[in-house]
Amino acid sequence: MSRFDRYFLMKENDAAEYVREKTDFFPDGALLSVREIGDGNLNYVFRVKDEKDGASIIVKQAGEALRISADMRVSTDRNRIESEILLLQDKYAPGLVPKVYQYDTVMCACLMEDLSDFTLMRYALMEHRIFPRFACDISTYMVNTLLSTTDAVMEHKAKKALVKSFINPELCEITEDLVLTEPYNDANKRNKVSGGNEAFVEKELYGDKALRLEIAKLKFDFMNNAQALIHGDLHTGSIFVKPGATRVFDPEFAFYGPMGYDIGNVIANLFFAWNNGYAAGAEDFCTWILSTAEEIIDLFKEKFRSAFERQVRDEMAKTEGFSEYYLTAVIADTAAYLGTELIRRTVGMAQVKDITSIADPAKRLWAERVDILCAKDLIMNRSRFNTGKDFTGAFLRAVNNTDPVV
Ligand code: SR1
Ligand code: MG
Repeated sequence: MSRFDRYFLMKENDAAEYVREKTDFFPDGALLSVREIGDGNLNYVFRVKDEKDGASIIVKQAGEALRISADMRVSTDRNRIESEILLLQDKYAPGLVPKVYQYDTVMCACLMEDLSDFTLMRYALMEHRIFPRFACDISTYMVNTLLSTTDAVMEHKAKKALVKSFINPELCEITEDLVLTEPYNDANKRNKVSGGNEAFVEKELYGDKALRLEIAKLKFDFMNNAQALIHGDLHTGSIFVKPGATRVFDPEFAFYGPMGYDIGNVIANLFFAWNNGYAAGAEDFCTWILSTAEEIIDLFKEKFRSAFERQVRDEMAKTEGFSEYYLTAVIADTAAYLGTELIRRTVGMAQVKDITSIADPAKRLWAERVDILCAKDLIMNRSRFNTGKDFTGAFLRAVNNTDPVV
């Protein structure tokens, strides 16, 4: 009988004991230090380190209540989902996700590789650092993890078994509410609209019926298009970087959904980094952000086409013209979900530090308006977006058409 045979929320000392009991990662008698380093909205992350030789491991545990709001309770099964998808993605995209050593469905905790030599991408971007490999790595990650899990490539019964195993209703509900409902009606009265942008948000979001109809369609597509096993929350706080290397982590929102949701999230979060860099006058950084966004779209398409040709197994999917039809729809979804991410991080409950840390109120209000206008263009005209330049063109149009806030 062990005290870890029944779920409880661990504290730092428990995490050290947990690692000792569950693994032989550290030698007997090692002097372990533990720090809780969780930075996200949901979970607890402990770094357990051998003070003698510096070896370290991460224990990540799902709490029953969310860190961002004690009133919100979400299934702790998310830890299993995250562990299993990381193990799977390590096969599809080796070297681009952290190693999971083991996971435990009682304590809802997993043990994984410590990436302390990496930096969380959002913070690195807020220092206006540049990562020239990023476009190549993230496009490979997305093509490999997304295309490989579709009906075009997988045996269909095996794919359906994955759909079943990664059914993730409670985390999906968070997205359905926070991303695809509340930014357009403040239904649960938890939006956070910046003072000075109330009238703008009222007109551009709450009062725009045509936009609302498109969001309704996108919400139902998100819920019903079991296209690929998506990460589900692929923002720059779910990515670690260091010069020459990228690791995507934290896929607890994973489920079978539209792959454009992942791609759109990545590009939206690059635009937030641009907002931050622009407010600080970091010109070279802003140029790099836009060229990286373009490259990601163009590389995704190029790698998708060649992987599709090599991997496609479904007889009908081999039909001439089908892969282009499929890819065109993915890119339209990308534009639309890029738009929904831009909007929800600007007015919704869960915002991003890239924007909230812009100290000058006029610059922050302007950045938010740019993002909302760009988002609406992307959503309303989604089928017109094709190349990387189309995407950055929409962003620059919004930049040029938005008056300074005085
Ligand atoms: C209640 S959780 C809020 C947000 O944090 C996660 O990272 C997801 O983006 C979610 O929407
Ligand atoms: Mg997260």
